[in-house]
Amino acid sequence: MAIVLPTYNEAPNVDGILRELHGLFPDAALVVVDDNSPDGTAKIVEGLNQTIPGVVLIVRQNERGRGTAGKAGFQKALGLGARVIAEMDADGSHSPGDLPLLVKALDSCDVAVGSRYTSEGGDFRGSWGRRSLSRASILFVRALLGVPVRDPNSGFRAFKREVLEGISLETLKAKGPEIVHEVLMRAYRQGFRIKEVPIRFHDRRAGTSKLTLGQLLKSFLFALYLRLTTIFYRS
Ligand SMILES: Nc1nc2c(ncn2[C@@H]2O[C@H](COP(=O)(O)OP(=O)(O)O)[C@@H](O)[C@H]2O)c(=O)[nH]1
Ligand SMILES: [Mg+2]
Repeated sequence: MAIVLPTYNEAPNVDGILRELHGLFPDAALVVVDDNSPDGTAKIVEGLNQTIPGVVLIVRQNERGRGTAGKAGFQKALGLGARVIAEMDADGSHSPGDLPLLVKALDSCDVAVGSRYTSEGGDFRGSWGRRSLSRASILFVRALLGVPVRDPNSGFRAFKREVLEGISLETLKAKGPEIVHEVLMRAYRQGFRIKEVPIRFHDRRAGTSKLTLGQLLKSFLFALYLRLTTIFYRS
Protein backbone atom coordinates (compact mmCIF):
# COMPACT_ATOMS: atom_id res chain seq x y z
CA MET A 1 0.00 0.00 0.00
CA ALA A 2 1.08 3.59 -0.64
CA ILE A 3 -0.34 6.85 0.66
CA VAL A 4 0.28 9.95 -1.45
CA LEU A 5 0.46 13.32 0.32
CA PRO A 6 1.03 16.49 -1.72
CA THR A 7 2.56 19.22 0.43
CA TYR A 8 3.15 22.92 0.09
CA ASN A 9 4.14 24.74 3.28
CA GLU A 10 2.95 22.06 5.66
CA ALA A 11 5.93 22.23 8.03
CA PRO A 12 3.77 22.43 11.19
CA ASN A 13 1.53 19.54 10.09
CA VAL A 14 3.47 16.97 8.13
CA ASP A 15 5.35 15.30 10.97
CA GLY A 16 2.21 14.49 12.97
CA ILE A 17 0.30 13.16 9.95
CA LEU A 18 3.15 10.90 8.85
CA ARG A 19 3.61 9.48 12.34
CA GLU A 20 -0.10 8.76 12.67
CA LEU A 21 -0.21 7.11 9.26
CA HIS A 22 2.83 5.00 10.06
CA GLY A 23 1.18 3.90 13.31
CA LEU A 24 -1.91 2.75 11.43
CA PHE A 25 -0.17 1.32 8.36
CA PRO A 26 3.38 0.36 9.36
CA ASP A 27 4.10 -1.29 6.01
CA ALA A 28 2.76 1.46 3.79
CA ALA A 29 4.95 3.70 1.66
CA LEU A 30 4.22 7.33 2.58
CA VAL A 31 4.87 9.25 -0.62
CA VAL A 32 5.24 12.96 0.06
CA VAL A 33 5.35 15.21 -2.99
CA ASP A 34 6.65 18.61 -1.99
CA ASP A 35 7.07 21.55 -4.35
CA ASN A 36 10.18 22.84 -2.62
CA SER A 37 8.13 24.57 0.07
CA PRO A 38 9.87 27.67 1.38
CA ASP A 39 8.93 26.72 4.96
CA GLY A 40 11.22 23.67 4.91
CA THR A 41 8.56 20.95 4.79
CA ALA A 42 10.90 18.70 2.82
CA LYS A 43 13.67 18.97 5.44
CA ILE A 44 11.26 17.77 8.12
CA VAL A 45 10.15 14.85 5.98
CA GLU A 46 13.76 13.96 5.23
CA GLY A 47 14.48 13.90 8.94
CA LEU A 48 11.64 11.47 9.49
CA ASN A 49 13.24 9.00 7.10
CA GLN A 50 15.33 7.75 10.02
CA THR A 51 12.35 6.75 12.14
CA ILE A 52 9.87 5.87 9.40
CA PRO A 53 11.59 3.88 6.67
CA GLY A 54 8.47 3.91 4.49
CA VAL A 55 8.69 7.64 3.86
CA VAL A 56 9.42 8.41 0.21
CA LEU A 57 10.07 12.06 -0.54
CA ILE A 58 9.79 13.67 -3.95
CA VAL A 59 10.91 17.28 -4.09
CA ARG A 60 9.96 19.10 -7.26
CA GLN A 61 12.20 22.08 -7.79
CA ASN A 62 10.51 23.83 -10.67
CA GLU A 63 6.94 22.70 -10.62
CA ARG A 64 4.02 23.83 -8.55
CA GLY A 65 0.49 22.46 -8.29
CA ARG A 66 -1.67 20.13 -6.24
CA GLY A 67 -2.68 18.36 -9.45
CA THR A 68 0.68 17.58 -11.00
CA ALA A 69 2.04 16.76 -7.53
CA GLY A 70 -0.72 14.19 -6.98
CA LYS A 71 -0.04 12.69 -10.38
CA ALA A 72 3.70 12.40 -9.65
CA GLY A 73 2.80 10.70 -6.37
CA PHE A 74 0.52 8.20 -8.10
CA GLN A 75 3.20 7.38 -10.64
CA LYS A 76 5.73 6.83 -7.87
CA ALA A 77 3.29 4.63 -5.95
CA LEU A 78 2.66 2.49 -9.04
CA GLY A 79 6.41 2.24 -9.60
CA LEU A 80 6.81 0.98 -6.03
CA GLY A 81 4.37 -1.83 -6.85
CA ALA A 82 1.60 -0.77 -4.44
CA ARG A 83 -1.65 -2.70 -4.87
CA VAL A 84 -3.66 -0.05 -3.05
CA ILE A 85 -2.96 3.67 -3.36
CA ALA A 86 -4.54 6.33 -1.18
CA GLU A 87 -4.32 10.10 -1.42
CA MET A 88 -4.99 12.68 1.26
CA ASP A 89 -4.16 16.20 2.37
CA ALA A 90 -1.27 16.69 4.76
CA ASP A 91 -2.79 19.56 6.73
CA GLY A 92 -4.90 17.61 9.22
CA SER A 93 -8.22 18.19 7.42
CA HIS A 94 -8.22 14.51 6.59
CA SER A 95 -7.87 12.23 9.61
CA PRO A 96 -5.56 9.25 9.27
CA GLY A 97 -8.07 7.42 11.48
CA ASP A 98 -10.63 7.49 8.65
CA LEU A 99 -8.29 5.77 6.20
CA PRO A 100 -8.71 2.15 7.38
CA LEU A 101 -12.41 2.33 6.43
CA LEU A 102 -11.56 3.65 2.98
CA VAL A 103 -9.09 0.83 2.41
CA LYS A 104 -11.57 -1.76 3.71
CA ALA A 105 -14.20 -0.47 1.28
CA LEU A 106 -11.97 -1.59 -1.61
CA ASP A 107 -13.04 -5.16 -0.79
CA SER A 108 -16.24 -4.36 -2.67
CA CYS A 109 -15.31 -1.50 -5.01
CA ASP A 110 -12.41 -0.04 -7.00
CA VAL A 111 -12.42 3.55 -5.75
CA ALA A 112 -13.36 4.60 -2.22
CA VAL A 113 -14.19 8.30 -1.91
CA GLY A 114 -14.04 9.86 1.55
CA SER A 115 -17.28 11.79 1.82
CA ARG A 116 -18.33 14.57 4.17
CA TYR A 117 -21.92 14.37 3.04
CA THR A 118 -22.87 11.01 4.48
CA SER A 119 -24.81 10.30 7.64
CA GLU A 120 -21.74 9.50 9.73
CA GLY A 121 -19.40 11.89 7.97
CA GLY A 122 -19.36 15.64 8.27
CA ASP A 123 -17.76 18.98 7.60
CA PHE A 124 -16.57 20.14 10.99
CA ARG A 125 -14.76 23.29 9.91
CA GLY A 126 -15.49 26.31 12.04
CA SER A 127 -16.28 28.71 9.24
CA TRP A 128 -19.89 28.75 8.07
CA GLY A 129 -18.74 30.51 4.91
CA ARG A 130 -16.33 27.73 3.95
CA ARG A 131 -18.83 25.00 4.69
CA SER A 132 -21.46 26.78 2.61
CA LEU A 133 -19.05 27.44 -0.24
CA SER A 134 -18.20 23.74 -0.38
CA ARG A 135 -21.87 22.78 -0.38
CA ALA A 136 -22.67 25.24 -3.16
CA SER A 137 -19.68 24.34 -5.31
CA ILE A 138 -20.49 20.67 -4.99
CA LEU A 139 -24.00 21.13 -6.40
CA PHE A 140 -22.48 22.70 -9.46
CA VAL A 141 -19.64 20.21 -9.87
CA ARG A 142 -21.89 17.22 -9.32
CA ALA A 143 -24.31 18.37 -12.00
CA LEU A 144 -21.49 18.92 -14.47
CA LEU A 145 -19.53 15.76 -13.85
CA GLY A 146 -22.54 13.50 -13.72
CA VAL A 147 -20.75 11.16 -11.35
CA PRO A 148 -23.07 9.80 -8.67
CA VAL A 149 -21.08 10.72 -5.57
CA ARG A 150 -22.11 13.23 -2.94
CA ASP A 151 -18.64 14.65 -2.37
CA PRO A 152 -16.90 14.89 -5.75
CA ASN A 153 -14.51 17.54 -4.37
CA SER A 154 -12.97 15.09 -1.94
CA GLY A 155 -9.24 14.55 -2.18
CA PHE A 156 -9.30 11.78 0.42
CA ARG A 157 -9.60 8.58 -1.57
CA ALA A 158 -8.30 5.06 -2.02
CA PHE A 159 -7.82 3.29 -5.34
CA LYS A 160 -7.05 -0.19 -6.45
CA ARG A 161 -3.88 -0.14 -8.49
CA GLU A 162 -5.81 -1.16 -11.62
CA VAL A 163 -7.74 2.12 -11.55
CA LEU A 164 -4.64 4.31 -11.70
CA GLU A 165 -3.19 2.04 -14.36
CA GLY A 166 -6.41 2.31 -16.34
CA ILE A 167 -6.97 6.07 -16.46
CA SER A 168 -3.86 7.12 -18.41
CA LEU A 169 -2.26 9.28 -15.74
CA GLU A 170 0.17 10.73 -18.26
CA THR A 171 -2.62 12.44 -20.19
CA LEU A 172 -4.31 14.13 -17.22
CA LYS A 173 -4.79 17.81 -18.00
CA ALA A 174 -5.41 19.34 -14.56
CA LYS A 175 -2.52 21.15 -12.90
CA GLY A 176 -4.26 22.24 -9.72
CA PRO A 177 -6.76 20.85 -7.21
CA GLU A 178 -9.32 20.29 -9.98
CA ILE A 179 -7.44 17.07 -10.68
CA VAL A 180 -9.73 15.36 -8.17
CA HIS A 181 -12.59 15.84 -10.64
CA GLU A 182 -10.64 14.61 -13.63
CA VAL A 183 -9.48 11.43 -11.89
CA LEU A 184 -12.96 10.72 -10.54
CA MET A 185 -14.61 11.24 -13.88
CA ARG A 186 -12.13 9.07 -15.75
CA ALA A 187 -12.51 6.25 -13.22
CA TYR A 188 -16.29 6.48 -13.48
CA ARG A 189 -16.32 6.51 -17.25
CA GLN A 190 -13.99 3.52 -17.36
CA GLY A 191 -16.62 1.62 -15.40
CA PHE A 192 -14.74 1.27 -12.13
CA ARG A 193 -16.98 0.78 -9.10
CA ILE A 194 -17.02 3.79 -6.81
CA LYS A 195 -18.22 3.84 -3.20
CA GLU A 196 -18.43 6.62 -0.66
CA VAL A 197 -17.12 6.22 2.85
CA PRO A 198 -17.88 8.68 5.67
CA ILE A 199 -15.07 11.01 6.67
CA ARG A 200 -14.92 13.79 9.23
CA PHE A 201 -13.44 16.86 7.59
CA HIS A 202 -11.72 19.32 9.94
CA ASP A 203 -10.02 22.69 9.78
CA ARG A 204 -6.37 22.39 8.87
CA ARG A 205 -4.26 22.07 12.04
CA ALA A 206 -1.94 24.97 11.20
CA GLY A 207 -0.92 27.15 8.28
CA THR A 208 -3.13 28.51 5.54
CA SER A 209 -5.08 27.07 2.64
CA LYS A 210 -3.56 27.39 -0.81
CA LEU A 211 -6.96 27.40 -2.43
CA THR A 212 -7.62 30.81 -3.97
CA LEU A 213 -10.82 32.20 -5.43
CA GLY A 214 -9.14 32.13 -8.82
CA GLN A 215 -8.42 28.44 -8.40
CA LEU A 216 -12.00 27.78 -7.42
CA LEU A 217 -13.30 29.52 -10.54
CA LYS A 218 -10.78 27.65 -12.61
CA SER A 219 -12.03 24.36 -11.21
CA PHE A 220 -15.62 25.25 -12.21
CA LEU A 221 -14.48 26.01 -15.73
CA PHE A 222 -12.49 22.82 -15.77
CA ALA A 223 -15.55 20.80 -14.69
CA LEU A 224 -17.42 22.42 -17.55
CA TYR A 225 -14.60 21.46 -19.90
CA LEU A 226 -14.73 17.87 -18.61
CA ARG A 227 -18.45 17.81 -19.30
CA LEU A 228 -17.99 19.14 -22.82
CA THR A 229 -15.33 16.57 -23.62
CA THR A 230 -17.73 13.79 -22.66
CA ILE A 231 -20.44 15.19 -24.91
CA PHE A 232 -17.96 15.51 -27.74
CA TYR A 233 -16.60 12.03 -27.05
CA ARG A 234 -20.09 10.50 -27.19
CA SER A 235 -21.09 11.94 -30.58
N1 LIG B 1 2.93 19.67 -3.82
C1 LIG B 1 1.93 20.56 -3.70
N2 LIG B 1 0.99 20.38 -2.75
C2 LIG B 1 0.00 21.32 -2.66
C3 LIG B 1 -0.08 22.46 -3.50
N3 LIG B 1 -1.17 23.19 -3.15
C4 LIG B 1 -1.75 22.53 -2.13
N4 LIG B 1 -1.05 21.41 -1.82
C5 LIG B 1 -1.33 20.41 -0.77
O1 LIG B 1 -2.61 19.85 -1.06
C6 LIG B 1 -3.34 19.66 0.15
C7 LIG B 1 -4.63 20.50 0.11
O2 LIG B 1 -4.32 21.86 0.00
P1 LIG B 1 -4.98 23.01 0.90
O3 LIG B 1 -4.17 24.23 0.75
O4 LIG B 1 -5.20 22.50 2.28
O5 LIG B 1 -6.36 23.22 0.17
P2 LIG B 1 -7.83 23.19 0.78
O6 LIG B 1 -7.89 21.99 1.69
O7 LIG B 1 -8.73 23.09 -0.40
O8 LIG B 1 -7.97 24.47 1.53
C8 LIG B 1 -2.40 20.07 1.29
O9 LIG B 1 -1.72 18.94 1.76
C9 LIG B 1 -1.46 21.05 0.59
O10 LIG B 1 -0.20 21.14 1.23
C10 LIG B 1 0.96 22.61 -4.49
O11 LIG B 1 0.98 23.56 -5.26
N5 LIG B 1 1.93 21.64 -4.54
MG1 LIG C 1 -6.82 21.83 3.42
